[in-house]
Amino acid sequence: MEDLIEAIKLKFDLASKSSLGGAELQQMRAKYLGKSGEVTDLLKKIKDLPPEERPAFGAKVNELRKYLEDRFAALAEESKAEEMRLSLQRERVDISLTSCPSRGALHPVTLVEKQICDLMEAMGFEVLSGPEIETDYYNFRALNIPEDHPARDMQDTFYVTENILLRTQTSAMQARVMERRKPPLKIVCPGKVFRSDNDASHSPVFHQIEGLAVDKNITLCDLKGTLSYIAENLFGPQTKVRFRPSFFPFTEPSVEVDVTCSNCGGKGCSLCKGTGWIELLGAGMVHPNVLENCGIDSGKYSGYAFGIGMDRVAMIKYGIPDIRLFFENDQRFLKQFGK
Ligand code: 2U9
Repeated sequence: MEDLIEAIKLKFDLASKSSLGGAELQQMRAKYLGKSGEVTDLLKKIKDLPPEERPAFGAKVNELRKYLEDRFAALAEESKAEEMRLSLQRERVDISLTSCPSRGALHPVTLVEKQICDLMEAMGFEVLSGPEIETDYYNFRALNIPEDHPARDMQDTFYVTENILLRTQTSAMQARVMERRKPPLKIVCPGKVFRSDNDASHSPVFHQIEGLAVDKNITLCDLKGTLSYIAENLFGPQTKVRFRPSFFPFTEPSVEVDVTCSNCGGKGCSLCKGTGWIELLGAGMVHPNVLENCGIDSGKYSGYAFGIGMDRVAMIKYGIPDIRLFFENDQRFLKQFGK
């Protein structure tokens, strides 16, 4: 009978040498330790032995059962570890592979906006933004734009209703601020504006930045100093500015401001059409009517204001021939800037 115990152990050792999966182990466990397994059969045979041999044989069978249970537990652990190893191998992700997404770039108009805002903030101006959909009052009437001014025509402005429109200038926001706060005021408002226009140098949506300073004793000299500083920072330290008389309903006197051509340094080239100067922006002293409309005493306070088309600045700065390129979202165009 003891040979039988030894034979079962040998058979088990041999069968368990090759690696076994979870299901095979279950089957094998039933074959040896199950209800009608080989160990149970051995136990059933005890009753056939002479009584004096039974305790020793029983002990041997128990020893075998304990051995098998320990081995099955160890084999189950090994099988689990092997399954885990195989699944990790199957699902392996090679994180050493370089799959670097291409880096984005700032839009040229955003670059110009950021540069001007940084400059203005350094000079103590506050950067504010306002609604793109405006009332007729803040966009026109508060700014001294008369009823018969061509800008108010349906041909030039996008109307939402009779009194609501897409703002044509960010000055609307400046009027709102002047109404709410009192001088001293130094603000700058960047943002989208809308006009019914469409060609290589005009887009129905474009980007403006307008500056406004209101205090006692503000003069045209302060305006010239501020604009010279902006021009030098945008186009280089040798850049000069010049004022030409102009007319805007919201400023008096009004000026158009030219800068020396950054391409030829003022000598004359194709960019400046041989003049050495490039028209950059409009400006002036805030019209007394506008100050009064916003509740500011024009006898006590004066102010300057200027408006810059940021798309135009970006076109000059980066040599871009057509404003429509800014809105096409062509990656090949956009990736050239602001890396
Ligand atoms: C207030 C009063 C006056 C802002 C000004 C201009 C002149 C001007 C144009 C430049 C290019 C618009 O984008 S553009 O087409 N702007 O010529 N803007 S003075 O004057 C103001 C602003 C706010 C309360």
